[in-house]
Amino acid sequence: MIKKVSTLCLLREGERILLGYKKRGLGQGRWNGFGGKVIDGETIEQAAKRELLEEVNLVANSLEKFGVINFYFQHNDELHEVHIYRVIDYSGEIKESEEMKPQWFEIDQIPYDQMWDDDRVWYNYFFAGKKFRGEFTFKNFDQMIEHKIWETNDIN
Ligand code: 6OG
Repeated sequence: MIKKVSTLCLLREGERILLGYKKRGLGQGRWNGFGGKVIDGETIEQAAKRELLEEVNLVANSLEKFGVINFYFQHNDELHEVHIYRVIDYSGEIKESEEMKPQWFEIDQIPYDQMWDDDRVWYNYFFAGKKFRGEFTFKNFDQMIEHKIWETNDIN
């Protein structure tokens, strides 16, 4: 099994959330938070900050870790360990990149139909301010066949 570690940052301000429409790579054509693979030599938090800057031009001054999800893709035997952060404080101006087209959404208008299936499950924890771990299995990239999620502070 191949294991990959990556990051995902969500930026919430009051009753709205910033998502990006992914233009290329894994998750292309879906709305998601900002993030990507951790590179050798950087910490997971450094990777989260680097990806936020590359994808939407924001400098994260403060991040809070919210969860860790293991995504298992059956069809290619890959495990993606994704570390999820909330951006608490940032500077810079939101800007579209080659990878992401950013847009604010009201929390009751999140486009779940154009997102990964797991998001409907764990976003509830995020919005409730609960830290969590999860395990999700996909049959193909578009079919979630199993999931488990539980509240825990053990996310480091
Ligand atoms: P690159 O590998 O293209 O970044 N990611 C997922 N995000 C959600 N919400 N659900 C999933 O369900 C995901 N699988 C991967 C991690 C891929 C980005 O997509 C995230 C990274 O932020 C299966 O650099």
